[in-house]
Amino acid sequence: MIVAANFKTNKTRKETVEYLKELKTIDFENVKVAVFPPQTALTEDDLIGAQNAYPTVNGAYTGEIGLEQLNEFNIKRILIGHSERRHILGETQEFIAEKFNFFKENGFEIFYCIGEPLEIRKKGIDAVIEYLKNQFRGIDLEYEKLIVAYEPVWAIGTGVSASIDEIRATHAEIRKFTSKPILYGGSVKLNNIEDIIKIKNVDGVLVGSASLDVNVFKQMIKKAK
Ligand code: G2H
Repeated sequence: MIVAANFKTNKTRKETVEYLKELKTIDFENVKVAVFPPQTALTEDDLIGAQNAYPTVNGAYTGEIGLEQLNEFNIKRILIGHSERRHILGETQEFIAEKFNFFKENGFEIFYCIGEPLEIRKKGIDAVIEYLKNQFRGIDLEYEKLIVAYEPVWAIGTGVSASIDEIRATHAEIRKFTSKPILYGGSVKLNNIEDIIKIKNVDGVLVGSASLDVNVFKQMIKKAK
């Protein structure tokens, strides 16, 4: 089981260091844990991954960081394609695929996010799959260090996760495209994690707001053991 925390634009460097220290007071056993803090809190630690980076070693990309900066902290894990980057930052599928391929070539473990907006979900599962297929364009779905994260846009940060049946049906469809782990994300909380991870083809969760409290996140890991 994989349990990952996405802090988004929350926490300082100091808070992240304290969080990691507290997190490591429990034994993860068979659970693979990952933490994606903001860029200013990147630190050399096996759990840490970057929420984003530009597909370059270095260069003139104001406001971005590249491989050189990630290498400084020995970071080998990255989140690509999160809906907030697709929809708020306007990243296109072409650009996302370019990022994917750059970090794949550099041997990164890639948490690759996909997910449909509400208007597509309302059209039914066939429309959802068609939409998700587009988000697989240019992506090597058998890359050995790929972890897919299915996060329906309408469930992200809303407090309303997809239903068990919706998750089951969508993950079963995604499974037809990849043999790699598939995480569910979108309002995963302490009170629904157990039901979600029991679902077939759910190999873990990507947690946003509920991960911000280290004690809650520790309990979530315990439930995933
Ligand atoms: C989805 C998720 C973490 P939240 O973005 O990636 O956030 O758990 O707050 O819905």
